[in-house]
Amino acid sequence: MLSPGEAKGAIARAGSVLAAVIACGVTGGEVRGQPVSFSETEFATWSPIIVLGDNPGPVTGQVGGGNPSPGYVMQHQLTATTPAVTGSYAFHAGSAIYRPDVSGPIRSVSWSEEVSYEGGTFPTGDGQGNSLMCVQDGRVFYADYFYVGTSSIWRVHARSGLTAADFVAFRAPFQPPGVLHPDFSAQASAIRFGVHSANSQGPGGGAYVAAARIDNWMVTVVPCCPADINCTGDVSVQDIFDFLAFYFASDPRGDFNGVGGHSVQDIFDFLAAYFAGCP
Ligand SMILES: [Ca+2]
Ligand SMILES: [Ca+2]
Repeated sequence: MLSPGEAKGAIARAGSVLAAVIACGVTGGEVRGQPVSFSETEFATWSPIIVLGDNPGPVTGQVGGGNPSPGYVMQHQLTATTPAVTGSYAFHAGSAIYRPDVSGPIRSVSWSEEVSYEGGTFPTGDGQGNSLMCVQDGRVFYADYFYVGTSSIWRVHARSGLTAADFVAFRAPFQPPGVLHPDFSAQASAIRFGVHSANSQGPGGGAYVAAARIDNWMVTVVPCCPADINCTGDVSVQDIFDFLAFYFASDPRGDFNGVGGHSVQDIFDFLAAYFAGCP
């Protein structure tokens, strides 16, 4: 804790720096944190770690044909069970785990993969559903859902700039997208990235099998630069205002150096980072 004298001194020093910054017209520039990339071309460690849905048919995931091999094959085997719509939804993942407390809050996520349809008895059309997926605190989220189709020709699917708002909590089956999103802040729990595969059938639908392939899967997590304390993607005087607000509100972001709670040193360390800029 700061004594009143220390706090007053800190405010005065921060205010002096702030005045100098404003006088110099420093507004910072376009910055990005250091990206963290996960790629999985061998898929040796992948498996369907979470299977959701109300169709009891099994879901498997295994190393198979790729572009070039090996890739990963996701197979859904649906049973003819019911007059209602049923589906099976799986989260396949390996070791792509991002820790915001270590690598920083997430500004955006990009991903790319190649997909093709391997085969099965699915009649026509959608083939299999696919999306980027992540798990945090046991809750499953997905983003950018699309259909693989039934072509055996490989095609690239890629997105960039995905934010926490683009990921919605998974609720099966056929519920509207949830309003819950993952936590991308610096205090958030670890996030495991992977792939969502899905198949479903309408009322009275018969049993079928559908298998889709993925390969060259890559996820890149772009963290906020530390000096970009409000995670807007650039560094400006507003970051100083926001840092001081966090500091005096005892917000965790005010403990800039992560050491010893909130102390005057956090102000010095933030300003040092601010003037050092971002890559
Ligand atoms: Ca900023
Ligand atoms: Ca501290």
